[in-house]
This record gives sequence, C-alpha cells and structure tokens, in this order.
Amino acid sequence: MERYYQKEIECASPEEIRKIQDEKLVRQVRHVWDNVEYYRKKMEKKGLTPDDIRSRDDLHKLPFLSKADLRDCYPYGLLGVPLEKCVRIHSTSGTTGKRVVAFYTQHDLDLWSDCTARAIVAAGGTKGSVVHVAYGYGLFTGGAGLNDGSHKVGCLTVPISSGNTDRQIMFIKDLQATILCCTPSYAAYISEQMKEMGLGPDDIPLKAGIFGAEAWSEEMRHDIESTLGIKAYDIYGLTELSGPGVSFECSEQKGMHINEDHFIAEIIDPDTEEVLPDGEEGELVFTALDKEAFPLLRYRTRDICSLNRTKCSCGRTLIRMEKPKGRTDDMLIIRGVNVFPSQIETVLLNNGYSSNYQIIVGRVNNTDTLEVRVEMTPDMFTDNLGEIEGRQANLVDGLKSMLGIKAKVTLVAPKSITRSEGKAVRVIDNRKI
Ligand code: DLL
Repeated sequence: MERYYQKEIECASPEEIRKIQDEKLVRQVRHVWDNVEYYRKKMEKKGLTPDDIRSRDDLHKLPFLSKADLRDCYPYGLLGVPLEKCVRIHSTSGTTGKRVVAFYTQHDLDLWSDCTARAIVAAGGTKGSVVHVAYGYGLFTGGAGLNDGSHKVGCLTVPISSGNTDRQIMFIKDLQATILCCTPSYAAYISEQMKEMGLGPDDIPLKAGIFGAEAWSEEMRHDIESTLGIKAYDIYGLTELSGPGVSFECSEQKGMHINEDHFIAEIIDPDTEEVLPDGEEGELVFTALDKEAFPLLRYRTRDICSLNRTKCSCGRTLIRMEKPKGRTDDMLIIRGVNVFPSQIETVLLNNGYSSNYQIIVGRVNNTDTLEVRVEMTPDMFTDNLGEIEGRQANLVDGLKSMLGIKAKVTLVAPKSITRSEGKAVRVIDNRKI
C-alpha cells in the first residue's frame, strides 16, 4: 500500500496546486523585489515590477538566473534576509571557479526536511525504520538533507556519512538498517564490497535505497536492485534550491514527483530560452516558491530532462520529471556528435559489465578521440587475448549503434578503476588541458 508523508499536498488536485503556486509566486516575487537588489535590477531591465506577476501564467515574463549570476553574487549578493536570520549554509563541490554558497533560515530547513521526508516515506520509511545515511555530511547537501527528513519521519537515523565501506556494511547488518541513502555509484561499491566479504542480498536487512546526486541509468538501477536485494528509488535536487528532495520517486519508479508546492518546474530550449511544452526534452528551470534566505526565481539547472503531467498510479498528483540524462555541461561533443556518459553506461551494463568505467576524450591531429575503459567482471576476467579482443569488438559495435560514432574500448582488470564514495568522476576530457 502506498504511503504518503503529506497526503493533502502529494495528492492535491491540479487546481489546488495551481492555487498554491499562484499565491506563493506572487508573494515570492514581492519578497525578492524588496530584498534582492541584484534580481530587482534584472526585473527593472525587463521593465517589470511585482505587479506584472499575478499568477503562474506570468512566470515566463521573469528573467532567468544562471550559475554565472550566482558566481557574480558570491557570497552574499542574493541573500533575501538579513544574515542574522540565516542558520546554515551548504555549498556545491564546484570544480571550476567559485563555489556556490546557499543560505537557509530555520524555516527553509524545515520545508526542505518535509521534502526529503516525503521521499523517505515513499520509499517505505516509517517511524521506527533504521535509515542509514551514507551521503557525505558537511557542505554537501546529501547527508544533512536525508538526515533531517529521516528525523521528521521519526526514523532511527544513522549519520554515518561516506567512506570506510566495511564499517558501513557492519552497521547496516548490526543495526538492521532497512533504507540506505547514498549515491548510486557508492551503492554499487557497497554491493561489490559485500560480495568480497562473502555476503549476498539475503545477508543484509536492507529493503530500499534512496539514490541520487548524479545521473544513473535504468540498467544501473537493475544492477543495484539485484545485488543488494532492494528497491532503488531515485531522488533529485541541487544545492541552489536546497538540496535533495526537489523531486523524488514513488514505488512506480517512473519519473520523480516534483514537490510542486515548493517549486515550479519549466523546461526550456537551452539555446533559445523558449519554454517547451510538457513531454519535450530540454533544460530544467526551477522557481523556488517559499525559500526565504536564497530565493531563486527561474534558475537554470543545466539538467536535461522532460516533464510528465499524466496521472501516476501511486496516487500522487505532483507532476513528474524524467530521470535527468545529464547536464548540458556533461554532454560531450565528439566529432560533432552529442554524447551523454549515461548512454555509454547503458551499453556497458546491457553487455554484462559493471558501472566501473571511465570515458577518456582527447584530440589527435585536430580530431576528437573517445576511449571507453571498462573493467572486466571477475567472472569474465581472462588473459586469453583473443577472448578479450572479441569482447572489445562487441562493445565497439554496441557503442557505435548507440552513439553513431566509433569509440576505442579497453578492457581492464577488475578493481583497477578507482571507486567512488560520493559522486563518481567518470569523464576525463584531456581536450581542455
Ligand atoms: O547533488 C543534491 C543531492 C544530494 C541530490 C543527494 C540527490 C541526493 P549538488 O551537489 O548541488 O546537489 O548537485 C546537483 O547533481 O543539478 C544534477 O546535475 C545532479 N543530480 C542530482 N540528483 C540527480 C539525480 C546534489 N537523481 C546536481 N539524477 C544536479 C541525475 C542528479 N542527476
């Protein structure tokens, strides 16, 4: 039986959701206009005042915010409240340029934990469940976000953070954890390590996992579900909008329900910025409706996916977003062809390989090169060169039909690719160096 954390919202009619969004949007635009000079100037540039935004239908008039805006405003330029009302910050891992720092009031934290509580309940969490939170704690939002949602539901929360995988497995067993929260790549690592310790799915009490923070394919989901003996739920979010829980999956596992009472989602064409109809793929844009400290309107996430407004059989009416394919900035352009790492992952897993792979892009004589390095599983490991070459050729064909371009495939020994305890880094693009 499907359970809900806040049924009145999760199963509200589209009219009720619309009413909530209309009211909150008008209020939020006024809040931003009054308190965030940077955005007020952007609105003025477009000849807008808060009176121009009377409902959700006027959303398209508002200017976008991008990561570049956030960097311009670092650290305090987008604050919507006096600093003394803020009680927490989180920050993105930002490998290039300045990190994004997001601020939270107590009210913001409270609403955020409602969002993650909805995800935990949708994954089967109840008062008394033991929830093992192996997302990183600290500036990253994963640990704190799931931790606080788990508290709200009344679960026994194990704030173990990431790392020390043997100890993770021991705690899962000893404390009888039923829900595991971590990145999908770390879940895959935990299952691999379990196997090494001679443990199978029947030896651990887990029933569900709440996995997100990085793009992962359906094939990877099936792999994790069978090796850990659990149901794997996707969860999405980003620091700029609070963290995990912007959307979450239900037992149907057909897209993630967006917490529409807190966020309005739009899909735009990333080049023309035109709003696209439901079902079309494009860049996801979010407007946060009730965040006080870091109130972003029309924030361009750079994540590529589509929206689905059809009714879900779980009973929730919140619209769904498809699994993000990746970010516009993750997309590789190789010899003029768009390639998402997730497409490569699909081919590898469909051919019996694990998610331990690396994509190496280079440039030789002005031509892009693509190499996919993937580990053989212990079962396929061999030193028979003919066999290895046959396997490599198979993968070259599979990748060619998925991507339309030829890649070099190198099979490497099991365990030779570094494992990830957080977000996996799978692409090495040597062209940028
Ligand atoms: O990754 C928040 C989070 C923590 C989400 C734990 C889920 C679980 P950031 O570090 O700011 O925040 O990275 C946000 O990660 O724009 C997406 O590109 C990617 N991402 C997050 N969740 C998913 C997902 C956290 N379920 C960026 N599928 C986002 C695909 C995801 N990509």
